[in-house]
Amino acid sequence: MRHPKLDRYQNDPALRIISGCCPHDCPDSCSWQLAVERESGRAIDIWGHPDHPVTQGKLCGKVDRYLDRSYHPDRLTSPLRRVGPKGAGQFAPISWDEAIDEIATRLQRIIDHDGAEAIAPYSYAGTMGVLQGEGMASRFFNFIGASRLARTICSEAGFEGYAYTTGKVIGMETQDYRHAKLILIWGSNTLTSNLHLWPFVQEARRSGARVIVIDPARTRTARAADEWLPIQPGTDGALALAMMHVIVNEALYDADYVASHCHGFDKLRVHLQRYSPQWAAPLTGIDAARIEVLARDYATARPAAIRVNYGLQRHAGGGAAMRAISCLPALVGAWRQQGGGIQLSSSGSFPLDYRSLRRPDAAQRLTREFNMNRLGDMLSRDPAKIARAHHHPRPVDPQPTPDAAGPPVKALIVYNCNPAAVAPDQSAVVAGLQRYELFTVVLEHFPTDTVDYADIVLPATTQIEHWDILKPYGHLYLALNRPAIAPLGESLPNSEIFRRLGRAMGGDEALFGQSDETMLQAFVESQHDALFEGITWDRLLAENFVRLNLPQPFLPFAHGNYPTESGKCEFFSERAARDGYDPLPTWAPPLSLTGAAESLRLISPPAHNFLNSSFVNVPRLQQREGRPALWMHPADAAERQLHDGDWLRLWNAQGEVELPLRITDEIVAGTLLAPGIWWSKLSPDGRNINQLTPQTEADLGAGALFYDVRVQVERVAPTAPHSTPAELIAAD
Ligand SMILES: Nc1nc2c(c(=O)[nH]1)N[C@H]1C(S)=C(S)[C@@H](COP(=O)(O)OP(=O)(O)OC[C@H]3O[C@@H](n4cnc5c(=O)[nH]c(N)nc54)[C@H](O)[C@@H]3O)O[C@H]1N2
Ligand SMILES: Nc1nc2c(c(=O)[nH]1)N[C@H]1C(S)=C(S)[C@@H](COP(=O)(O)OP(=O)(O)OC[C@H]3O[C@@H](n4cnc5c(=O)[nH]c(N)nc54)[C@H](O)[C@@H]3O)O[C@H]1N2
Ligand code: SF4
Ligand SMILES: [Mo]
Repeated sequence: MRHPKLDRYQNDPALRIISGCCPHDCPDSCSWQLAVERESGRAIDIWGHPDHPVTQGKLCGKVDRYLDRSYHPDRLTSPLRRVGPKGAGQFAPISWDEAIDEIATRLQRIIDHDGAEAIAPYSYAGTMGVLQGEGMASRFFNFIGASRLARTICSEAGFEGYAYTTGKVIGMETQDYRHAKLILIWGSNTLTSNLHLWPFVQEARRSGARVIVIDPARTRTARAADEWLPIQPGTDGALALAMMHVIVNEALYDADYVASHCHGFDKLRVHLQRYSPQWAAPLTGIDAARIEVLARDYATARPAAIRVNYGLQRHAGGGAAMRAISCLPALVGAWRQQGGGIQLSSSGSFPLDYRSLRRPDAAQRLTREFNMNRLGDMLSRDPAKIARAHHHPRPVDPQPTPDAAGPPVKALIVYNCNPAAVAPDQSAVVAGLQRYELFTVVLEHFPTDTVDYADIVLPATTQIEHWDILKPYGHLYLALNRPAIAPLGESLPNSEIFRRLGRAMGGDEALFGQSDETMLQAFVESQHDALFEGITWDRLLAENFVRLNLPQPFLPFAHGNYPTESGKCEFFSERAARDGYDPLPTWAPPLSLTGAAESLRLISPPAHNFLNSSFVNVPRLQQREGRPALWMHPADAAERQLHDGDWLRLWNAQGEVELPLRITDEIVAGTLLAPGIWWSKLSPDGRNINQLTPQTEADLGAGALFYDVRVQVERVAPTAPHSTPAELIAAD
């Protein structure tokens, strides 16, 4: 395909065109192209890869500004050592040799005194690359025998719930939404967080499809859809169960599909009787009659597609909700047709073998594993809290007693993550990061909230400066990223930083001697699943992105073939029962269902112009976003005699934060919405919304409860003259 930018640049002898892909935590995993000046080595433009079937030549508004991010004047360009108090962000430059020596010496001392489990990694998906993500980092932590980290902050509850039904998190192919006649966008803000699905949704609409958005907020996606179905947060499980109740009782289910490919229908039918639309109506805030119509429409539209995402599983009953929703397409036989089914994520379609990269064989034994959602507890010195921070995702998993919880964490190594801003229960996190005897190393691009607490800061490269391979979670194309420019300043790829640390800690050449390209090539060559047959390093170099060897159209469950124990879609799951759960899809209420009479529910989904806490410091995107704010329904504001622009103090057992009020009927009454995730230090009172979120785990997978919160509100005179983010940056 042609692209105006490619047309403009490709015949210019002063430029090189380099292909790569976006590293961010986003289902779209776009491939991109860059124009780089041969002489200066500077990248001058970036655009979506015109040939990628999902990217289709377009990047989102954030990554359109990726060069502003990579060339940002605040990029960290040399290693730093803390010179002020923790949290003050005062540092002095040091050399790489000094930094690596100091870290290796401190870690060795901790290993000698407290054991290697006193060292813990903390990371998430700042980059989703297989190498710069957990590739070399895991190898390093395996080698030294550090504690392990369960990366639960985003999607665990939903993944577990979906997998009890279908076996693996496998779903419809993104491009196939174009064939649907009804699309339910459920707990997802497509135009913000999954933009490249939208053209296929629009194509479906041009052929007559209806699009319904089920969300507590009238998001830009809800505005663009045919209908917004407002729902109270954390109650989607009730809606799904009531829909199934109608579909079964009115005999609208696909009897053939159910008989051939589903397990436990008779038990489900009996079980569903308690979940009538009349039962669900007061929980969800949706009329019983509307639920009935939705159920009938969903059961009779052919093909019917659901795009379900993570918004609805950040609740105490989020796993159960996903378990219930994922039963719907099988019940109505939607999987039979191209354009029918559901997509939560395409992750389960990639049976990648990471052993050659991460080298689990380098570990002497399996060390303790922490749940990343409990970072506050994990960094505590209280043995009961340390015990609580151990990962125990299912009711049947043992939790250690305090005396068996192991040593307090003495060193924390943070990369690809900004926990001081994004982790729940911020006060507990900050209290941990402030412990004077905790040795904290942060690998970063920017002086984030977390960097302020580091003892040593290590400057990392951005995606246009290093090699990687990306596994997407919203489509089926594996992608290669190559460096387009030289590393800025003294920055180094995560892989090289952990390589140097590994050598300094006594690792040999076999573990810490290979180059990035060699490691990636070996990784590609170590894949033995038939889905990767013919996907070679040379092919990735030549084509940049390659589809898995799956048939097209890809109809994963048209003829059953569920990767479950029974080989069928499991309405009844013996595995769930063994894990300590109800074997049938059931209702699990959110914590926020109950609370003090005057309190309100609070959700904090992504701001359109940021990606989690990334891009918050890119001026143009910050200008578009404005400032941190709180949405409240007019009825809730009237009851409290509040006015637009009032400053509010929000508080609960976890903490407090001040935000300016925006009164809008684009959020359901009884619920507040604060777009996230602002850096605390760019927020008016130096705190962000994670002051209010709990460390409590979801029902499944020990997932996070970011949207399952209750808060009290009151009007305050601003404690300090409230600065705008731009003024805060200028003062920095
Ligand atoms: N622009 C942008 N894109 C992003 C991100 C970003 O920060 N910014 N983040 C990326 C990441 S890490 C992720 S995990 C994904 C997240 O993207 P999504 O999976 O789409 O999830 P969220 O954005 O968390 O929430 C989506 C919608 O769910 C709604 N919601 C909240 N609670 C409930 C509920 O109980 N029921 C229902 N039905 N809806 C609810 C919210 O109002 C929101 O509109 O997006 C990725 N893409
Ligand atoms: N209140 C609230 N909190 C939330 C959420 C919410 O919706 N509401 N969403 C949650 C979700 S879904 C997620 S996924 C988490 C995300 O939380 P995080 O994974 O922390 O995501 P980011 O905030 O984008 O921070 C990633 C950091 O990694 C850095 N980084 C990027 N690439 C590299 C690299 O190559 N090397 C190094 N060393 N650093 C790099 C970036 O500069 C950035 O500061 O937040 C969670 N927190
Ligand atoms: S953040 Fe998402 S939509 Fe934007 S370029 Fe990256 S993958 Fe594409
Ligand atoms: Mo996420």
